[in-house]
Amino acid sequence: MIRTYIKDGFKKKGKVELKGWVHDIRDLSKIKFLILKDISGRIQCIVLPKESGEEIFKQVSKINRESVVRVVGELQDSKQAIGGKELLIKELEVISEAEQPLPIDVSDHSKTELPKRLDYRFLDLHRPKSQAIFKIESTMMQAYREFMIKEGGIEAVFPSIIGSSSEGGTELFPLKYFEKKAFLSQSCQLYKQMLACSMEKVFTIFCVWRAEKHNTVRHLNEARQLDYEECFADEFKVMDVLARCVQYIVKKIMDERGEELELLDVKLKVPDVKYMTFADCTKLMKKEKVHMGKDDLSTEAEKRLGELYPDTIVFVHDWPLAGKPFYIMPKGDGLSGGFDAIYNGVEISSGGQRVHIPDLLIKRLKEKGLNPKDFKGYIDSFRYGAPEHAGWGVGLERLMTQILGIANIREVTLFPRDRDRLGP
Ligand code: AMO
Repeated sequence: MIRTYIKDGFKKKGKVELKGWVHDIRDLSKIKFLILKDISGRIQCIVLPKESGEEIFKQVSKINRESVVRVVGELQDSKQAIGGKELLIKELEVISEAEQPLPIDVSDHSKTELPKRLDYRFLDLHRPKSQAIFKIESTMMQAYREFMIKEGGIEAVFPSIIGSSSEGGTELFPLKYFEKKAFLSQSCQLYKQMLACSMEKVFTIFCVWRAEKHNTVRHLNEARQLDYEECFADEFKVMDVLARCVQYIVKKIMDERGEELELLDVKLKVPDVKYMTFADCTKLMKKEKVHMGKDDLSTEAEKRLGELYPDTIVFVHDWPLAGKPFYIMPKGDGLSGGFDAIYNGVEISSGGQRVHIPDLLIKRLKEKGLNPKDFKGYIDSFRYGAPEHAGWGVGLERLMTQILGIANIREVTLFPRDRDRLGP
């Protein structure tokens, strides 16, 4: 027999084979229920001594929760069962027994705290709520690719081992690379710029490593970014691309992940877009009596922007040059072509127009205390015909938390890496 997914079973009649995990067993002496789950859903299976056979009737009570089983049976209509169908079991095979006791509570309303759940993430992923998060994440990545391909973007892959910093001197994880000094990539910044100067519109989903020592609910030491870079573009052009991209992602999640959103109790809305300068944001925060930050937005200011403009991507642009990395284009008056995007109270992205003029780049590197010699290949790439260009990077996990309204970034990270966690 060919295995049927539970979801498809509801549309079928007659005999089917299902494979999955035992969610629950209910023993009512004359009738027994086995609730079976797979990635597509759940179904109630019934076991009766006569119809299923005495042996199966005895065997079913001994099966531990979360064990993997194969069942063959007849689908029949049932008024009580969820989905209006149940399976009368005729064959039962335990494929893999789950040891008892389970180290974490995998019920729908699990009481196990997040750190313990993460210690047993493989088992935590038996929970439909955890599965819902990562199904949505998968749709998010698919939507991002779809959007970018429609925009005319070219997907690229970049090195994860770098010889010099790409986001400033700090926060690097050093590693031994034969006789040379090397680091884990902080971003694909320099590579995506070099590529955009010939391939015009490029995008990638890239893993970044940041040796930030603080352990917060918004930071990971290993995170993923949705990166974009476009040539013949300034920051306003790419802010528009970013706004449409996030709107596209949210719309696709709403269209395709309704069940998962309902399970997580999330009511989504395609976000609006708002633009404001850093100076106007400073004035607004003064009025709101919220601490702002001189060259950067404080956490409180981001939070207040989320409260003032819910379900809105707020672009704060004309950012002070002092608060942006060496690769961001100066605009005069201490301002830059850099921006941040705040969504529901958290920075999800930063980006801007880049410096594509070698002499200016050397000056900016020196001003930031970096040695231009370490960036020779990057600087040289702008010497032989390099147009103006701009781009951005969105934190994949941050976008997830902000779409789903989840406070801790670890909840949306399969196997998080933070100051204390290096496994599983
Ligand atoms: P930045 O460092 O601001 O910019 O990162 C871009 C976005 O990535 C997310 N992010 C993080 N998420 C979780 N944990 C972290 N430690 C972490 N660090 C960053 C945030 C942030 O907005 N190269 C530039 C982007 C560009 O200009 O194109 C960059 O990396 O959501």
